[in-house]
Amino acid sequence: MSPVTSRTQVAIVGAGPAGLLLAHLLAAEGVESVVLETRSQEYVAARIRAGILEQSSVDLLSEAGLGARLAHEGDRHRGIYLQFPHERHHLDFVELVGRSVYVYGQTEVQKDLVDARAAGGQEWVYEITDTALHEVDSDRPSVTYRAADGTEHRLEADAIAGCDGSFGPSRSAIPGGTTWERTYPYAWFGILADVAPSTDELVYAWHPHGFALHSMRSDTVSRLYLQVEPGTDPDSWSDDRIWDELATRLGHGQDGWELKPGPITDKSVLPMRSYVHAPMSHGRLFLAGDAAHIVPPTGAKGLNLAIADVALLAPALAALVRSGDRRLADAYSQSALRRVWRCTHFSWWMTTMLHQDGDPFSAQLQLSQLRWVTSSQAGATGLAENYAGLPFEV
Ligand code: FAS
Ligand code: PHB
Repeated sequence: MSPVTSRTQVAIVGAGPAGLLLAHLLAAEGVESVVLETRSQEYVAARIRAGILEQSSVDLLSEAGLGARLAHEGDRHRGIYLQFPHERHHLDFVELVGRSVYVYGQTEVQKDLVDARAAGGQEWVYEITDTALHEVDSDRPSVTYRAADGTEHRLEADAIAGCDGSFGPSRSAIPGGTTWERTYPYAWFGILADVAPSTDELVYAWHPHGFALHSMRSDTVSRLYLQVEPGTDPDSWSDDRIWDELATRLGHGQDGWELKPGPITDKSVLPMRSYVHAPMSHGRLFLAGDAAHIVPPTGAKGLNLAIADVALLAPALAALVRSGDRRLADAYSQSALRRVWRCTHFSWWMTTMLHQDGDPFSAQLQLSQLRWVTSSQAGATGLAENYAGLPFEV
């Protein structure tokens, strides 16, 4: 039986933040799109991921009409704390580089995007299978897939956006690409806890036992991470052991500071790797977000990079599909990769500075680096400039 055929201007594979934000920005330019997603809407909405937005991301979301809840519920942070045995130092990004960051979970960004698309009445298809991209280097590319009811579909488009994350099919539809990859010898054990944060701003901690991070989602929900061995089973750690180890690594009892434990509502283990695919486009296929690059979360860059890609891609696709003007589309990959490599380096730098790799020589280098970054204006400014993020190139 021949597939059900339909047509749109931009076919977007993936309904994560990259895909939905791209659809939103295209709609604002009068460009029609269809978003195709393999998971259910509920599954995507419930995924717990990033927590930090750069100023540039907040500005873009606000300018796109997605900033109302963010302005009300987002928590503006001036900087972060760097902690190592017997020392905790605050880096004030506003003083150093005049930019701040915001605590606003990816789940909240995703909810705002879904609400906006539902209100706009644009098309999306969830729970598809057998996604495949066709003729991406022609002017009539298409995506075929099987819908949840079992029917086969072909979606023809003027362009395809591969926003299907680190395990989607789009990346492999680019012939002859180059990939760079680094897998780290550790993972992050992440917990959500129904307890008020024990700190006003994020604490990144170096400790002989391993890295720890105290983040948060709101005044009543804390988000914390521990460095563990790759492949650690989240259920193999008792709640007491988790809190004891977090307290040790974060400096509980140091200068009167205390880590307050509470009921753990979610546990997960996240592998750590860096990955870049180039080019990020071929013909009429354009990659954005995790489909093209993965960063270890130490630099809080994953979600922000996806937003930065889309900030470049939306006007490029609008020009391409409305008037056939390829100038921005042809420049997209090279422009996007400049920020991708800057964020890839910074995420690697933060990760290797803060995590134990079992080498005593590394540990001394890391402590020296931390003492320099927390005592030198130049060192602190370098970290602040990268963590708070540079203005988008658009
Ligand atoms: P996403 O992965 O969010 O979205 C891609 C979508 O494509 C998914 O919904 C997927 O189901 C869909 N898809 C895949 N294959 C498909 C197919 N064949 N057909 C149709 N759809 C398909 N970043 C941080 O900054 N801080 C963090 O703490 C952090 N924690 C993370 C934890 C985990 C477990 C993961 C995986 C990532 C984490 N990240 C973190 C990075 C994360 O926030 C990403 O950078 C962000 O989700 C990127 O958004 P997208 O590019 O839209 O990719
Ligand atoms: C988070 O809140 O989930 C978070 C914050 C900062 C990071 C990584 C994750 O570097």
